[in-house]
Amino acid sequence: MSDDQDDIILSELDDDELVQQMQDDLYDGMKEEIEESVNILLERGWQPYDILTKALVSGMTIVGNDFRDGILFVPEVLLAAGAMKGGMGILKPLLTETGAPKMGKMVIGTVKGDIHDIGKNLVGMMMEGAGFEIVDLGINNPAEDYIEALKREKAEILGMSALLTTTMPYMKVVIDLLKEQGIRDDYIVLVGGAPLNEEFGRAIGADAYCRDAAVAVETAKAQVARRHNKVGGEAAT
Ligand code: B1M
Repeated sequence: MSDDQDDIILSELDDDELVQQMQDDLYDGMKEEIEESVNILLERGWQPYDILTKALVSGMTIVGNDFRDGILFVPEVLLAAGAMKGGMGILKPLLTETGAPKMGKMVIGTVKGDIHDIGKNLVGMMMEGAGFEIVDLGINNPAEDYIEALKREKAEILGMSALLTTTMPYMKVVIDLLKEQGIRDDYIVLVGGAPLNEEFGRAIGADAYCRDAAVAVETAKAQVARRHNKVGGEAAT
């Protein structure tokens, strides 16, 4: 860290400079600076979702690219992830502050073999903000844990996250076990994570692939509404 950077007074930067600085601080894993900057943007009237997407998620994309290219390594990326989580911790209560009626319950977790949880946490937060109840199973979940939680919590939606090409096929293992137990159609199954796409979602038998957290919210709302209409329609006939 250079003296120049030590001298930066975050509150004196304009919005564009601060967002740029946040991307640099995220890259350098500077958790305290990220937290301070998030608070500054909030004081300036920024919407929590904009801070999340324009400063934090975009910063993490830069980290991801340099990780891929061998410029950053696991310890540095862990620090960046810690800084990201610091910022998300401040935003979480604001994103989840809602008087909206409960929309449904979702069990969400990262699949077996995979420990990436930032995207999954973000989806959980945004879903909560939209009025869904979230049961977060964390990372590295075997199929049995998802199914046990769905039954125990009487949830309507299953959300699975995978960030690795080697772990994404495990989503099919979970869906196949739901089928085996004859309960696949009892749940809306949504999947997401950077290496997935719509075609993959269809191929493994999910109800939908969600590109990001905002899409996850919209998709969950639409699927729940469709399901309730269907059940209502069936009851009426
Ligand atoms: Co890892 N890692 N990582 N990593 N890591 C990636 C995924 C990688 C693409 C990096 C790269 O090479 N460019 C690469 C995967 C390559 C591949 O599979 N093709 C990779 C690798 C290789 C690895 C290791 C194998 C490295 C190693 O050990 N040699 C290792 C694996 C460990 C394991 O899981 N078994 C590993 C470890 C780690 C860290 C621990 C250092 C750390 C994770 C920390 C944590 O999560 N607590 C880490 C990180 C941070 C990343 C990158 C840099 C960032 C991921 C992230 O948080 N993105 C990532 C690079 C990248 O993705 N560009 C990378 C920000 C987040 C907001 O986005 O998670 O995509 P994302 O979530 C989005 C959407 O995808 C979607 O909504 C979210 C919000 O909009 N979404 C869902 C996600 N889940 C959803 C679920 C839903 C709906 C939508 O359910 C309904």
